[in-house]
Amino acid sequence: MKTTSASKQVMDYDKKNLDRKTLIALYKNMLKPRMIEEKMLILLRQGKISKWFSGIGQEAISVGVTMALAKDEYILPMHRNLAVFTTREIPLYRLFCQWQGKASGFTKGRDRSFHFGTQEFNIIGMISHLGPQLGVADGIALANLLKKNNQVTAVFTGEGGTSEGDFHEALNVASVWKLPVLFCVENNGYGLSTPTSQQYNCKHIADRGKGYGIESVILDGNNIIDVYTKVLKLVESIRKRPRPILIEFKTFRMRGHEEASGTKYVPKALINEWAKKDPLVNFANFLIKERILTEKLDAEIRTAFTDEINDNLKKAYAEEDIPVSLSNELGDVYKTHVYQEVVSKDSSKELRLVDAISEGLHQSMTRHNDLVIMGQDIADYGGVFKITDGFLKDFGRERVRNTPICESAIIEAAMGLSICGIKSVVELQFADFVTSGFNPVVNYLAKSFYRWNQNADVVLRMPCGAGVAAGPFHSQTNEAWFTKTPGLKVVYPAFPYDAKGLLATAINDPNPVLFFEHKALYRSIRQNVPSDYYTLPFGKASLLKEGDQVSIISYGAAVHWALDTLDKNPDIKADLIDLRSLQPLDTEAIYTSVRKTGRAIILQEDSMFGGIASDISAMIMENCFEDLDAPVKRVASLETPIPFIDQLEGQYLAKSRFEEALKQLLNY
Ligand SMILES: Cc1ncc(C[n+]2csc(CCOP(=O)(O)OP(=O)(O)O)c2C)c(N)n1
Ligand SMILES: [Mg+2]
Repeated sequence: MKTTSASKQVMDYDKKNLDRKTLIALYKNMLKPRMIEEKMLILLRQGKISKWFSGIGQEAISVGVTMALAKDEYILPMHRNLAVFTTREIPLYRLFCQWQGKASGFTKGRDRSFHFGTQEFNIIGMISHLGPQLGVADGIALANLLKKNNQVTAVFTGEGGTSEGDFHEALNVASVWKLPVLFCVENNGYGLSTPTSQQYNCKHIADRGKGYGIESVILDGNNIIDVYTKVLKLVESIRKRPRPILIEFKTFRMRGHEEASGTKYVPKALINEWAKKDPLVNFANFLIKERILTEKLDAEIRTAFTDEINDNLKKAYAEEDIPVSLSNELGDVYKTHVYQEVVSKDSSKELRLVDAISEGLHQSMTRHNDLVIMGQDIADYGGVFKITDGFLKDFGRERVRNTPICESAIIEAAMGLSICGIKSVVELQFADFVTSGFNPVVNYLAKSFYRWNQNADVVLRMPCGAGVAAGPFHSQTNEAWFTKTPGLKVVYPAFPYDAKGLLATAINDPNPVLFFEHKALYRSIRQNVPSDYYTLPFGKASLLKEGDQVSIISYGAAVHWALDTLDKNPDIKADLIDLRSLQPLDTEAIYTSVRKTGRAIILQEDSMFGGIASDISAMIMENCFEDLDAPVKRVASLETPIPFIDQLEGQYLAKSRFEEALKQLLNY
């Protein structure tokens, strides 16, 4: 495509006081990604690359926004924002290696296209689910606010992505917390094949700003001078007075959603009309008319870009393929963390589980002086279980943050804080409500380190469990949703001493940890707990009772059911293993015990199918088969939702069936 002759200039430009250097930079920054794309389209036709999401026609937005920001300010781009990456001057061979899954890319061949971030260039890439990065931008902006560095964060979404709940949550949180975020909506007319008329029912997406209490503007996304100068003004204003601003860029998607899907459903007239507004062609013609660009200079720039693209492509193709290595793959699921043992030196006092967690959290807040905790009603009110009672007074409102009811955005914000090196603890009001933030947990927090080496230094506190007559939505113990997701750690203490030490370790660990706290144990279980700070290791079960007849394996409240049963039946000589952490799991403790006793029974509070007991049972079968004197037994709760009233809940819970199952196993 010959840019300057393709069409005449139909757009108006007011070059204001922009100097020649800036105008040429704007042009070059739009031209380079256009030329890369044109090359990619050829390679695509030759079958040399797999997928391509085109940003042709939308370059002015990426270029204008990126140039308006300082290089150390974060940008969170989408799949059509190649120009963000090129304007940030990422060496092209690294981009090409990324698309070919080579080592000099950004994901070691583990993720494709633009699904990566790079701290080196202050770019945080998308995940496929589109919306979550809006909340991550909130977290980065919160970090900037806490660091008082006056930086602005820009995050992109298409108009399709604005229909996701993440958009609503992220704008709402940003507004309530006055976060310095530039929300950039690229309204390009389509979300895959869906036209805007089927996507939303308001005139302009910018109109929504009012509903969130956010300033908003509409910009012509094809006019590079408009985009650059107006965004620059907004950015300067946000730096002075931190707050979110919503920008709707009107533009058009000139090619298919991705190259294979075509544009049959797009009216030809619409494409033709927007083709006249091509941001690059119009600007080139304007620059030529203004004698800022000459045909000769243009040709020189193009030759240089062609050479740069070809040289870098050659370099990328020449790079050897990534070798397949099991240890590399398994070794990159979690960030390496060397556990630091801290032994208590202080005397103990009797604490309830709830007090031990509160004390532990408080001591970690003191130890990590930038640790932020976030949750609903946790500040003035002290949390619904009063774990953070008094924290506001001790640590202040910046670090003890009441949140709107926005689980997704808050978990995403925790990810953003981690990107900026700040640890956080998120209190889910009830573990059941993690479903409203499920996507960022299992797709963002869990996978980021493996995908592009970015850890999620986040602890999610999960008040869970039944036995409190709270019905289907306040009683679940949903650990199995997370133990099956690589990248997450899952801890589930049954005693105050363990809870305090394991919470300290969870906060020290740079990986995402789900910390389960059983509500029925909060105020019913007491134990002597050291008064000062100490840690306990993950992946170490505790052997609560020793015996040679059977191994009872359990965790959480069910440990106490097993203890009750053994108290009632002193003649049963059992090993009772309290797992304490489920991921990592202390398989050695399990196998050692089962090899000794020859019988294993696993007791879990969760319903049977797909729970931890099933996996542990299979592992025992695979590893201890020859030592078994009886089939492994699982005891779990009923395959129903959790009922409300006492007698139904009593029937539901595994507790009522454990004693009989244990005796049956011993009699086998
Ligand atoms: C949660 C989720 N649902 C659906 C998709 C499939 N999908 C990927 S991109 C896309 C369209 C996005 O449209 P828009 O936000 O307008 O961005 P554009 O592609 O137009 O730049 C869809 C439906 C997805 N990736 N994630
Ligand atoms: Mg769109």
